[in-house]
Amino acid sequence: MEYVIIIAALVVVAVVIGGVLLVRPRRGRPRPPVEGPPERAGGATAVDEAGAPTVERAPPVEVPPQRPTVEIEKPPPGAGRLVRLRARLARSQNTFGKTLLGLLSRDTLDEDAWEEIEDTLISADMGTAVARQVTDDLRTRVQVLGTRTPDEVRGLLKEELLKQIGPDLDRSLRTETAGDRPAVMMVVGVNGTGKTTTCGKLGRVLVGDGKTVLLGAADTFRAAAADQLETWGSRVGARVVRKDEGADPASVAFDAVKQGIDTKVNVVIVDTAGRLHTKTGLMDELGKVKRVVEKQATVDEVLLVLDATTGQNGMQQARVFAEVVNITGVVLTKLDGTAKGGIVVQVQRELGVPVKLVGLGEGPDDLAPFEPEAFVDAILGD
Ligand SMILES: Nc1nc2c(ncn2[C@@H]2O[C@H](COP(=O)(O)OP(=O)(O)OP(=O)(O)O)[C@@H](O)[C@H]2O)c(=O)[nH]1
Ligand SMILES: [Mg+2]
Repeated sequence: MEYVIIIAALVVVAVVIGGVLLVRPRRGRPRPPVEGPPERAGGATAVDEAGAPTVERAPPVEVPPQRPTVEIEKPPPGAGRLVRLRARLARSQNTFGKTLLGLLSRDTLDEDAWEEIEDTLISADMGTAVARQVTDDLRTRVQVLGTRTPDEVRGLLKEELLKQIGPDLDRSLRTETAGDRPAVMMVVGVNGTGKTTTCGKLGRVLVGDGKTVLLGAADTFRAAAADQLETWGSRVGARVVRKDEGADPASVAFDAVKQGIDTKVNVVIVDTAGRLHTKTGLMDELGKVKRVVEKQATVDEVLLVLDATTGQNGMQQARVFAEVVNITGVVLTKLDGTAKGGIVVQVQRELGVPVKLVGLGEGPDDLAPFEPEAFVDAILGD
């Protein structure tokens, strides 16, 4: 009997020890390091018999604040950019300037030569009326001058072109904050003219000038448009306010300006979707975006982005946009790809609004404040 009791006791001890050994390693085993968000940690959620989650879950994991994946850049300031980009401008406008200088330097300027001069001005998109006026002015002055040295011809032409471009127009961007409110800019135009690119480049110009910038992605037609803006913004540390695709663009613009006020940035730039000037509904929508923004801040600049390569079509667009939203400045893009720099003159005449910025390439810093003299110098060469 004693023998049986001893065996039973040994079995009990063995079972207890076995149980302890089985349980301890589980408790004591270090958990594998948890990676990823807490919801995913520990794999499938443990449940109790009743199917309810057990309390034993992976502890919440501190997610480190997101570090910017790109270096914040410090772009060059706006001033003097056109001079720096002059070579690009000279390349595209070269034929225009060279042809005019060549014609005006001829020993005898007959009727054909003057006609050619006028045609050259027209082919640069200066507009027929302006081209005629410039030709007539030049003709009078050349007669007075008699013989012409190359320097005199260049000087004459420079003066005439500058006069048409309007060297005294106020081309400054209104970027001053009003009290605690940021300056607000809207960027508008037909499809593909370079609006989003201009918002990004302009943000860089302003950051380069020491301002803080917020970008509003009010092009809600395509999510890609907001992504595009985010890429631009992240490079210079500018926050982007966006909403889902299909959201009301006016509400995005409103929120962008609100956040701009709350976070005390200097300038809010609102990108808008490209729209054909002939689509009344879309043009009305643009008017609404502006009105909604104006509920909390003045819209200081409405920049119309025109593709310099589109010629007369551009003028048509400009007129309609100017009717719907009060344009305060023109951005002429893609001037690097056309010899039709005369559009500067035409668009200013037509709208009574100055060209404030020019796009001279696809690079991030290929946007320059427009400077008439540097522009004419680039056209005529040194
Ligand atoms: N060469 C050159 N290309 C430019 C310039 N500005 C913009 N682009 C190019 O034009 C194309 C269209 O630019 P976006 O900024 O997307 O045009 P968008 O007006 O926003 O287009 P939508 O939003 O679709 O209406 C891009 O490939 C730009 O790189 C410029 O000054 N020169
Ligand atoms: Mg766009």
